[in-house]
Order: sequence, then C-alpha cells, then structure tokens
Amino acid sequence: METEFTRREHQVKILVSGLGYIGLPTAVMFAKNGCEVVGLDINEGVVNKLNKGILHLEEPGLASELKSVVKEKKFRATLHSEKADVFIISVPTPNIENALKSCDLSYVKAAVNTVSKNFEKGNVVIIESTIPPRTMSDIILPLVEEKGLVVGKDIYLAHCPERVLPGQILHELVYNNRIVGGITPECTKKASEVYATFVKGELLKTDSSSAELSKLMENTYRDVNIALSNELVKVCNQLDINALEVIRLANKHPRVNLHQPGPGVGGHCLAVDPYFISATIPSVTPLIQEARKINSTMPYYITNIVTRLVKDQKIKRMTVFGATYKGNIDDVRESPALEIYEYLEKNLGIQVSLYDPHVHQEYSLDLYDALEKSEFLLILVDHDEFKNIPEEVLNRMDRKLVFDTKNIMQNTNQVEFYNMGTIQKILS
Ligand code: SAJ
Repeated sequence: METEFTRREHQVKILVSGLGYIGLPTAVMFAKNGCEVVGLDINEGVVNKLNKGILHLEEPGLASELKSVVKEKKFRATLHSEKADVFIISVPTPNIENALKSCDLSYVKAAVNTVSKNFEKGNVVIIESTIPPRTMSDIILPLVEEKGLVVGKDIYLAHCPERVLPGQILHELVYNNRIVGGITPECTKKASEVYATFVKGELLKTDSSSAELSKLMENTYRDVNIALSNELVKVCNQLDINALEVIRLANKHPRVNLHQPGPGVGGHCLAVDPYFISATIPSVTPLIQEARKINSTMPYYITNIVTRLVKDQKIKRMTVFGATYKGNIDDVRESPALEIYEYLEKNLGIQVSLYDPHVHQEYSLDLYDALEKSEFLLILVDHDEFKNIPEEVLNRMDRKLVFDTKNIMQNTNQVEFYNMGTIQKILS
C-alpha cells in the first residue's frame, strides 16, 4: 500500500532489533512491502542462518517469505547497529524471579542503547516488546533524549504492542487492529505511517501509556476469567455439581462469557503479562494477583486428584497425553501439562508415560506404546489428535479410565470417562 511514508524520495530503511517470533516476521513483512530491512540480533548463529535464508524458528508460511526477501536483497541480518529511518525494538521482556515477578527491562534498555548511537533527526523509534505501564514515558523517553534529540520534534517515539497469535502470525500481522501509542500526537502519526505500509486492520491511535496498559489488560482479562472458571470447578467439586454444565448454561446469557477451566495457564503471555501490572502497583491489584495464584496452582490441584485416584484405584501404570501449553502447537514454554507430568513421574512411584504428537523430544513415545497396558489416561492438552482416539489404540489399555482436563475427547462412550465437570465422582 502506498502511503506518505513509502512515497519518500529514497527507499525507507527499517532496522528491527530482535529477530525472534515477533521481530523476524515483522521484518519480513516490511521487506515484502517495499522497505529495505536490516535485522539486528546478538546471536551470531541466528544472523548467519537468516542471511542464508534459513529459519531458526517454526512459523507457518515464514520460511518461503524469508527465502524470497533474502534472495531479492530486501532483508539482511547483522550483529551491528547501523543508520536507518525507523528503528523497531522487539526483544524479550521476561519476569524477574522475585516475589512480585516484575518485568526485566534489561534487554529493551540494552537494545535502545545499542541502536541509539545511530539516531538522527527525523527517525521513528518504536518499542514492540510488552512492557509495564509508564515504561515509555519514565524509562525509554529519557534514554532517547540523552542523545540530545527532542522527542516529538527531532525524533518520534512510540509503543506499538504486538498482539499476534503464534501459528497465525503472518495473517494476524496484516489483519489485526494495531495499537499505536506515541509519546506525543506527532509521534503517534509518524509511527502509524510506518505500520500503514502493510497493516489492513485499524490503526488505533493513542498515547504510549494507554497502549502499554491495554496490551497487558487483554491478556489479564483472559487470565482472570480463566481463574474464575477454575475456581468454579473447585466450588462444584465440593458441592457435587457439574461445572461444565454450569458454564454451558450461564454462557447462553447474552452478556456472559465464562472461559474454559483447565489444568492451568501457560505460554509466554497470559502467565507473564498480568505480573507487569501487579508488580507496578501491588497495593491495588488483589484480583489480578489472586487470579495468577489460582491459575498457577491448578497443576497442584490436578496432581492431588490424580495422586489420590492412583492410590485408591491401585493403578500401576498411567499415561499422560499432551506436553505443550495449549492445543495444536509445539510450544512448551510455561506449560502446566509438562509441570504436571514431571511431578507425577517423579512422585507417584508408578510408571508414567508421556505422549505428545506435536513435541519431538525424548518423552514423546509412540501412541500405541504410550497406552500399552496402561490403566489410566490423563489428557492435559486439547490437541485435535485427542478428539477421537482410535478404538484399537484404546484397546491396548488394561483399564480404560480417562480423566480429560480439557474436555476434548469425543468418543467417551468407549471408556470410563471423567472431565473437569465430574472430577468429584472419580474419587467417590
Ligand atoms: N486457556 C484456558 N482456558 C481458556 C482459554 C485458554 O485454560 O478458556 C489456557 C490455554 O490452555 C493456555 C493459556 O490459557 O495454557 C493461554 O492461551 P491463549 O490461547 O489464551 O493465549 P496465548 O498465550 O497463546 O496468546 C495470547 C493472545 N491474547 C489474547 O487472546 C488476548 C494473543 O493474541 C497475544 O498476542 C499473546 O497472548 C501475547 O503475545 O500477548
């Protein structure tokens, strides 16, 4: 798409710092849409691979796009910063392992300090990494102005949080609405022109603090709602009521959307971002903190039930289905499923096998082997492969007892079946 930005006399040059799951697809999209793109990373192996057109991570569609932009010399990777018109920072912001789990901004600050020596009048600087509220105005703005450039006049600074879903990144980068939060209205305008190069969703113009907090609240909203449903499971377990039936009925109300309970919340977003709010203002965020506690302790809730069941029923061999943090992906970061498996394997004193068709590591056994002589199947992830487990596979089991924490299994009439709505019945 032609904009005021791409109509400049010279080809626009963009430097993307951080070539991970978000930075690399973003860099490739700009390269595909008429910009000269340089990708900066501290990992020499990654830089060498990318310059040969080889991908270092998994994302559908990205491999071929990378190859073509490298071949057409629109994208190259480097270890050293250089001059550009636009600088985009897309580096990790993990939790610090302290009591509040506050945000580790060291990678963002290091990235800004590295590229800032190349800043010139007229540049646009965009932070895409997820950051706590007021980081732009209180931390990044002073770092940029140290270079003697006035933000909003000489140089334009904005926060444009990424909101794409792994597995659908190339599509969502183009079609999702994009929040653009400048330090000043002029900064917002300049940063919007950058994204108008390829974004077909709406460009939601705002200030930098609103941009920071709205991104965090999107994931916090989901985390708190999932915690509410996990709490409902505990209530129903005590009162002998089916939690899934309660959710189904309540969600028929036009203004109610109870989320799905499960063995916990994983990944690098929902299990991380709420802490960026609560660590900033602990005194007024009891709800966010409690939701995190409920979700992060769900694996214990499940392992307690399973431990009692295994003892009561004298189970000698069990199987776990699923290791990833959610269904149909290969990502095990912060995975509650893996946490549950590792606990059971270490503490139950019986044989525990793990099967995951999406994870190619030493523990993903063959499907048949995993269920051979098993007496109990625990499903922890909603992969499509677990919807209809073939009868001949189930027939390998010595006893067909199934606890499905994601309510994904459909051919339940062939087994003794329990889910999060009926767990109380397993133990009685
Ligand atoms: N989960 C439940 N019950 C539910 C929904 C999810 O237990 O009803 C669990 C999942 O099993 C998983 C976790 O929550 O363990 C997170 O999964 P998810 O699909 O909700 O989200 P992510 O972490 O893969 O991606 C989110 C997305 N945010 C929203 O949908 C608001 C994505 O758009 C963001 O880009 C991403 O976080 C991010 O980078 O912030």
